[in-house]
Amino acid sequence: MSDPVSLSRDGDIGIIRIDYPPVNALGHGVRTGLQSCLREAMADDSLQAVIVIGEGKTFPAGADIREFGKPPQPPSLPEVINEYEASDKLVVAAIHGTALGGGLEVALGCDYRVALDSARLGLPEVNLGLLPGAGGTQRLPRLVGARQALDMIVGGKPVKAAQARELGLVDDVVSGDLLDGALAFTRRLLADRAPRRRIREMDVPGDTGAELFSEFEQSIARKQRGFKAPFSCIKAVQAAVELPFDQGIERERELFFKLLISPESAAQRHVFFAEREVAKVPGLDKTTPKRDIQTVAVIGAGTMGGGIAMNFANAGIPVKLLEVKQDALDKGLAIIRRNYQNTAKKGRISAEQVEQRMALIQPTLSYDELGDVDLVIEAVFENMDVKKAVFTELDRVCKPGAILATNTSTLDVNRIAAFTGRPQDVMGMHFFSPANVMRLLENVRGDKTADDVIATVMDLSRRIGKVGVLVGVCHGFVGNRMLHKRQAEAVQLVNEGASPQQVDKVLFDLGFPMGPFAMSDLAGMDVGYRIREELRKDDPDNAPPRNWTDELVEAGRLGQKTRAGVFDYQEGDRTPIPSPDVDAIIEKYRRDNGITPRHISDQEILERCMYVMVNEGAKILEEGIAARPLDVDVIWIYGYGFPVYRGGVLFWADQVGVKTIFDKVNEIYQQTGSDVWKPAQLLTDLAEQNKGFYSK
Ligand code: 3H9
Repeated sequence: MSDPVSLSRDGDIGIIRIDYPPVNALGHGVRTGLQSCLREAMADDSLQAVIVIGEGKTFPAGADIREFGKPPQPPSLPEVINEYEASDKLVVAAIHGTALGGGLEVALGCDYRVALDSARLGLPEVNLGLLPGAGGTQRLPRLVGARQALDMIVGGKPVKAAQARELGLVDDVVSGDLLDGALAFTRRLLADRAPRRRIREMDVPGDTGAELFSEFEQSIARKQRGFKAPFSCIKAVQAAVELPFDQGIERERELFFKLLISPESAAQRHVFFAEREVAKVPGLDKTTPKRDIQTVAVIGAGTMGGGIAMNFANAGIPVKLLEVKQDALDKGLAIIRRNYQNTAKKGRISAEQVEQRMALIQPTLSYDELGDVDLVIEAVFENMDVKKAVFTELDRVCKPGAILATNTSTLDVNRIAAFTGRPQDVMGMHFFSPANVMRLLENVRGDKTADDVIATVMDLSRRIGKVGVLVGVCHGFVGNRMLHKRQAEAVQLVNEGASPQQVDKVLFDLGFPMGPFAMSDLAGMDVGYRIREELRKDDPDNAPPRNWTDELVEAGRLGQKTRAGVFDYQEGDRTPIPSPDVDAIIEKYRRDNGITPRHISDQEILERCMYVMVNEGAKILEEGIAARPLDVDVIWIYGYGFPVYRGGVLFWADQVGVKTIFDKVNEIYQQTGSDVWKPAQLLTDLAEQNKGFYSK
């Protein structure tokens, strides 16, 4: 393999090229190469200046994350950057693609920065539970001011080249050939006898008062609840304004290493790789051809269908939206327009984009207009008879090779496929509500789904900005199947004596955005009720027994939409308020069923709600419904707001200890004899071998 870093010459300018695909991460070989090439350039009297540039698609996108947790190999990135900054010839960074994390820190160790107009620059370490640990927290504020540095470091979002130019983060923006632009820029500097510009020698410009930091901390406190890194980032930037450079660097190092060994960062790094890994389906050949998806149709213009259609319009893909009645179609389109207008009001899209996207959504009342589409997604009422009617029509009108997808969240995709004469073209695409916002897409493979259909849908997921996870057919697939077990346990805990608000608080404190009961209020209590009723009709022996939540629905308490569900809600406010009416219904339920309520500890709530999910997750893996633990974890992170800093349900289980969980699951099973608590074979095996879901 060729050297990852090389030095070439263009007249009196040395060019240090980094060539380490896919993203020129600053692994050991790159750091060594950067150091030796710089030394060679400094020793070469024919060279007056040096340009650092990345080959391939990007300037370095950061430190090599795969090296974290392994013994460090010198030279460290800060050492390399210090050498660049201390060098006695002009050094210019030439940036294209994404200069991220350690990559931007290398650029900050250079005297000047030139960027291609399409480049993006940022310090996104916070997303990995880290802070910029190679001088970024000390150099960036000196260049752009503390407030802007806080925005970039704590927010973790890259800025575009034009904005970077405005901020003074880059000195020139070029289009066309980056190297030509960088050479011309460097020659101008040499001709002008431009001075060296060592950022370490600069003062932080602008507002540097202590209240800037306390205010910033307050402003993120709610959103960043449970995360450690954003708060450490603020401390590190504060050090840049309060301490001399070298002491600030020491403070940054200290804070960085604390984060590096934290469970939160380990979890966030796990999620980074897991999110990328889910796209690689085990057993599906990477070279599987994909079907061409140019146009799409969505059946049903309700909340779900409308949200699904927006995803395609957002990605520039024309989408036909079908409803059976004109007024339902009009209503659906009006909601979509309102959603886009709200986004425009927040400044995220322009008024022109609203119109462009609306123009991509073509309303229709007739199945006969779907003959030319490449993919149809059905998002109608969760009822098998309705699904049958839709898929029979689709089979009649769609062209051969069109992919027919269902957005069902619980129904059997194989049964739905059997309504058509082309089950190989049918699969599930289970969007999560709100479908235009939530990033998860559970792609459900039926028994007969063709490989190229799977490959196409997985690829399309990414095209529309979703994280697609492939799962198999079972009731509720992966996410809802685990959720239903947790929900049933939450109800059971209330039956036994807990209050809904106690249960919710325990899960909120674990890091969920809301507890199980606030969540069912948000989703609408009638959704679960309908599913249970359907089960009671279809499979009465296995259907859940009636409980107090059924009584709430029958009393008209459907959740937030009726401002009364498990909790009460005030007009225009989503804060759940405990309800005396609900307490009375629960008490009556306990009385009617001869239950004497007992004190239930928070620990018991945590164990029962979470362990039941871990056990179900293990069963899901055992049955091959999910291929790997990381598929389950990604589903929980992106579909249900499981805290990223805990890495997913099964990653969390490993932190708790699978043996500990198994012992409790088994204990409850022995006590209750309940099937849900029967330990999964996989859980039993892992516990016996003292392993975790992720242990090799
Ligand atoms: C840091 O810099 C710490 C320093 O401050 C201090 C040090 C002392 N390392 O996302 P993609 C892999 S922390 C290793 O699919 P895209 C990725 O796993 C770092 N590998 O492509 C994937 O591998 P595979 C701060 C990395 O075009 C492949 O590259 N930097 C790294 O959609 C392609 O990735 C960041 O947090 C890495 N740093 O997006 C930036 N980055 O093919 C993290 C990527 O085997 N990276 N890989 O699945 C990104 O945000 C995106 O990857 C990027 C490209 C925008 C660059």
